[in-house]
Amino acid sequence: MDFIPYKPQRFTEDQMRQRISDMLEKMHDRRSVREFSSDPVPLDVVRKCIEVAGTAPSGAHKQPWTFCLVTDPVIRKEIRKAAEEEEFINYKGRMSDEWLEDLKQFNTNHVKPFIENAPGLIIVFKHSYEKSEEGKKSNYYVNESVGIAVGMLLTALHEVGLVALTHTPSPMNFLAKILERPENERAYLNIPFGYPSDDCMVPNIERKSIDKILKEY
Ligand code: IYR
Repeated sequence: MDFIPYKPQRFTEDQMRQRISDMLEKMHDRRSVREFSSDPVPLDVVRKCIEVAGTAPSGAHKQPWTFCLVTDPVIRKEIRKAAEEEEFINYKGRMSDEWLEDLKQFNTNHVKPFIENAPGLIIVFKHSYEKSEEGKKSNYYVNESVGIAVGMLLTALHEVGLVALTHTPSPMNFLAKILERPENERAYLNIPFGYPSDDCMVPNIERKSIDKILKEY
């Protein structure tokens, strides 16, 4: 591996304060959305958001991810049907009473119209390992790596004024089947994206304050 010089821009402390206040204010506006407008979105922008996700750090720089951008209505219909079948079983017994009670306030259920209504889905796959001519090659810290990439993807979508949902219709094996992913890939998250519908509502949540989430030593 070659090593090259790295000298990223340095800001004054005041610029740093300004930039992070601006970013925090912007990020507080990010919300998970389940009600999408049918307005089309510029897919070139979404592809760039995926490129941003692809800049994430990963274990041994293996970049163990694939982002499937799904807009095809036939495929989405199939995904919705399979997702709703799994979610029906989840809501009707696979999820614990405590879990259902925790979710009650968010009014979710097994019906997932956003899979078909949102302008598109980004279905993220993690690579449990890689295949090569010599056989299986290991990846490391795959969940951490893909989780970081997804965080960056959500930040990028928010940066361009798009909204998204992190949807986990577990078990998610049906996604690899429908999208014909190779055997080393496992579905990680389904991320419908788009603009919110005109009458979109979101729960009135509060975020933990800094003194609740930060412990300094
Ligand atoms: N996957 C289900 C259930 C669900 C679970 C959690 I934890 C949530 O924060 C939201 C929903 C669904 O998508 O409805």
